[in-house]
Amino acid sequence: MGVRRLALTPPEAAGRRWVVDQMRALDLAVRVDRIGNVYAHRRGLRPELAPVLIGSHIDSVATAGIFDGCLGVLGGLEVIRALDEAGVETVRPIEVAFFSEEEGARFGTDMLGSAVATGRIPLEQAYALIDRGGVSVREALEAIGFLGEAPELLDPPHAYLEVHIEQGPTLAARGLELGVVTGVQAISWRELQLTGKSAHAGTTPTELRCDAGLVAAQIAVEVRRMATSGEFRDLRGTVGVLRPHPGLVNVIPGRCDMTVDLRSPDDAALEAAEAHISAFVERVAAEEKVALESRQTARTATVRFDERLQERIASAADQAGLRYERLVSGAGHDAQEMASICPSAMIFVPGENEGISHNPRELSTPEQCAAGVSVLLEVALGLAQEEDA
Ligand code: HGY
Ligand code: MN
Ligand code: MN
Repeated sequence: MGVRRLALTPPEAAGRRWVVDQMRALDLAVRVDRIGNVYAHRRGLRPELAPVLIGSHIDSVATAGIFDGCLGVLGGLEVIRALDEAGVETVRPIEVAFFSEEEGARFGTDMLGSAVATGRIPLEQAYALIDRGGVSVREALEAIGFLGEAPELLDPPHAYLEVHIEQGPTLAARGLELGVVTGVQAISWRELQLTGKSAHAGTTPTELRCDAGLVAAQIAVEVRRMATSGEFRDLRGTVGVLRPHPGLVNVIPGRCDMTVDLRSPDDAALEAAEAHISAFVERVAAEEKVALESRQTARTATVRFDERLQERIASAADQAGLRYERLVSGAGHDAQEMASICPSAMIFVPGENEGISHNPRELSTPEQCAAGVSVLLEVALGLAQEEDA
């Protein structure tokens, strides 16, 4: 069922080692920081200047395609290879990085490595996050040999660039070849643990039930109603995890673990949606006499990318004769964390199959990827030749 390279697992560690081999083959100086972020450094003529950083992630969800994140990391290495082949030396150093646990699919918090690198999440708080098996981030980093020694707080780069698949239908549907990303929508993740009473499915009268599964189902239906009601501007809601326990045909679920993912390009709308669903969850849980534990696991406001960099991307696309438009990212990205410490921007490439992503049918053509990486090269080179701060 597609690629399964969950953060800090042996498959991801194998991917990490392979990418580090490619970095070393390009004669880059590689460092690993204390949250497992990996940076590869290409010298500049003026080594004291802040580098241009190109990055993304190589961890994946459990049913992934092969482009999400990897395009940005391997695209960055392709930029280095092209500069080497052309014998181009840049004024500034250029670095290519991949960040730990961008997906949040194993330890529950997305953009974890880049959020630590930019100071939004303290290292010890990240270390203490645990997966469903009770393994902590720190233990997982040690187990795969990527608990690095480099300081996790990143000195602000001169600029940050990330090329990424759009992961949606917009660019392809409009016959476009590239997206200039204006920013990222706001994201809210919550984990709920509902505790009722396991009991016999046949003998327990309805009025005696405390059915955690029923409450979870009511929440899932309400999340969809909120997204289609128009009450919360451009809201998207997802119940991705819904695990009734014991999960047997003839036992009323005494417990149900679930997640609620809410997103909107409008901060006020997302706050209103969070308040609404919190009140709804408390009400339906109380009606069914089900106990509720609720934990916010991710929360980021809308982020706008640097206008100057967007202009650079647009003019590079113009020069390359590419059809493009500006658009907001529906997905979260490391670039939104980097935007808090340096000018940051993203380049989107279109996806086939209605831009499906987090699915093995994720597909961008070699031409689509090449167009995105060529614009990345153009913009990164321009930035790397800038002497002034
Ligand atoms: O969930 C997201 O938006 C991203 O794929 N981490
Ligand atoms: Mn991604
Ligand atoms: Mn993803």
